[in-house]
Amino acid sequence: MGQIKACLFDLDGVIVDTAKYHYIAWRELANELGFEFTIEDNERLKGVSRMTSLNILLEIGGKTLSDEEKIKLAEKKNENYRTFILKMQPNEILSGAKEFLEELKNKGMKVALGSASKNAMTILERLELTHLFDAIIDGTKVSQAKPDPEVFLKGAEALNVKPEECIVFEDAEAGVEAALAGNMRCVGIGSPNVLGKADLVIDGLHQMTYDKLMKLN
Ligand code: B16
Ligand code: MG
Repeated sequence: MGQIKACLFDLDGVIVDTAKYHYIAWRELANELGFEFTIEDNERLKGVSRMTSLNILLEIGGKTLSDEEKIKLAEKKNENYRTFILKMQPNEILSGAKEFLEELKNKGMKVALGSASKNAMTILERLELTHLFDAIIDGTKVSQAKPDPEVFLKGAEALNVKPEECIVFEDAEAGVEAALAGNMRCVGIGSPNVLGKADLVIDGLHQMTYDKLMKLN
């Protein structure tokens, strides 16, 4: 592994909790289709793409639909979801995230976003965080979902660094796997039971500093 030169951040669950808005929008869709969708069910949708999320939801409800119907439902859910994210405020940034991003910028570390979300740009704008990223790789720029490393490899490429010079911050198991598959180091945000493959697991970015990061070199 080379010296750490770049940090790649997942969005949902690392910088902001958009999962709660995804949940409301998916639950409303499930209810319209005539079945329940619980907060435990919602865990299965974290970090996965919009269409995969819909497929999981339909599997839970025992529904089989045509591709055409599925595209319409995914669009409907997204329109509903966007009404929530368009009202987001910078005070929704998770504890310590902005401070850590600012510290990285001051130290000259390169920073990129690596998110499955096609709404990532809107969310970063609403949170007033866009200027802290040197590159943004989101769901509009990748074809392979995590655990495929594409999103992070594209991040490394955009920052002009080697994968082994990158460290990823991720809250989803599939995201940790994506980082490792890309030959990158990884800090897991959440439970060591789920993210045990990461090099370090912390509760949130409030526990992270540049000095702690350098210890992972
Ligand atoms: P969208 P991340 C992911 O964000 C979410 O965790 C996941 O629940 C969602 O389905 C996915 O983005 C796609 O989001 O519908 O906005 O394109 O964790 O990769 O930042
Ligand atoms: Mg996430």
